[in-house]
Amino acid sequence: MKTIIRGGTLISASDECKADILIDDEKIVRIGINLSTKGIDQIVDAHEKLILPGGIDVHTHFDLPMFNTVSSDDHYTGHKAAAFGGTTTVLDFVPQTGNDLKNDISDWLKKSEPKAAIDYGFHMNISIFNSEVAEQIPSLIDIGVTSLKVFTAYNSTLRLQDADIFKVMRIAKKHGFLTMLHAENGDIIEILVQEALAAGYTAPEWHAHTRPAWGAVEAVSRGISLSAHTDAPLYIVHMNAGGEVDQLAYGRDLGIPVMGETCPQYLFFTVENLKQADGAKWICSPPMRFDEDNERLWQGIMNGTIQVLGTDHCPFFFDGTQPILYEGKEVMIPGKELGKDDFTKIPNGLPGVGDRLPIFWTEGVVKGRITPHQFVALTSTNPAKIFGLYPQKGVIQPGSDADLVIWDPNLKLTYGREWSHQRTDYNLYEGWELEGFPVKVFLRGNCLVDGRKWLGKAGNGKFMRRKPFNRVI
Ligand code: DUC
Ligand code: ZN
Ligand code: ZN
Repeated sequence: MKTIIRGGTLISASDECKADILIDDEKIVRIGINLSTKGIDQIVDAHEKLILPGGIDVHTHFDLPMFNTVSSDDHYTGHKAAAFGGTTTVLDFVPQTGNDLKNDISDWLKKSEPKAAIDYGFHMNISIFNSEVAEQIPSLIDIGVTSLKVFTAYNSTLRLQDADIFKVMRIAKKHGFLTMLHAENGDIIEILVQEALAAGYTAPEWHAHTRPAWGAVEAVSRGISLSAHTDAPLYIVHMNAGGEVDQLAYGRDLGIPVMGETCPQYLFFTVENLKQADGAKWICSPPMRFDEDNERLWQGIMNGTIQVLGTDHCPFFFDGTQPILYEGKEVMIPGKELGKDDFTKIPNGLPGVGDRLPIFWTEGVVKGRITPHQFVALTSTNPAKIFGLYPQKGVIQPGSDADLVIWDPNLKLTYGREWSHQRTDYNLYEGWELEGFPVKVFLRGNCLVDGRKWLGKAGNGKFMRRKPFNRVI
């Protein structure tokens, strides 16, 4: 099947040009002016539109068991929501259940494979570390799982001690993994949570008060020092505090191989949202901070200290006792109501995989904070480079997968659940006025989204065996 996308303006991380794109099967084969239509099966008009490389969200949690429930998007519904928002590749985290990492990955693959509607890959959580695990880690490179996530918080479940993080990073450096860090101070959180509960503070805002920003800043600094000690690359996930940006800038200035990601929720919301009657909707870890933190994260994005915009998509229903309609069927999954009397029982996480690109375009590009090129770099090209997918993904050039988003920069709409397709009963951006939206989305040359029509299919997404970590950007 040969397709020409005609007359759009191609946007890359550094450039733009008006051109046609010839797609043969799954790949881009040529880019040029007035390409011949001889032997072409399909012509797609893209005049007055922009063409962006498919978005890559490197931080999702689909079908993740948590607090006696499960995140409400699975590997089909989450992929569909991603595609409607212009994202064509996602990287999901595999929880570690014991010493057999390959078994955990194979179980996660069994869940994802039949459901996947876009391309996807995995990161491996390392939350139990011992000699057996240490011995097994290197073999993950061969199956294309080339990044490891470690935690300095969640003391009794996910946390590794610094010594073990240090050992993981040494292995990572030797074998070509990228280590990803969830940076909060687990010890301080434990104490503050106990004190808050003992004092009868059970409302959602206490989730934020008990996970202080200085703990996150200190943990980022600790991670950077471990990176310096091991010379192993480190990627800080979900950066949320202004002080973290300072630490990252300091480390990068010294030439320590560190990079960072933030997520839209940390750019727009604060602890004030958690104080609202529906504050549980904003509960995620790390928590929202203050206006000043939002602003300093924007600064980090604008000046290049932060390389990636992810989402940490991990949605739950706000009221999981009421069904919603999804593809014509009623769906009801226990959610945030589980913690109505105790903030520590509210499942941590929020929706965002479909919201990321449209919200960031309006708030970033339309409002003049970033250029369209920075937008592409942060949402597609940098993620592809950092996570071993480049140049198959993250760029529009001959030889690359034809993962393309036709973006209408003039489309104005009032955003919300109706547009986002995430399988939950709320959207954090309900009622936001947007300018610019995806109108057609292609995955390897196949149109998944055409206007408001879904053409994708469960099982059509491919598992991406990613390359070892290459270089710090
Ligand atoms: N934070 C969340 O809020 N949810 C899932 C995992 C995480 O780190
Ligand atoms: Zn995390
Ligand atoms: Zn996460």
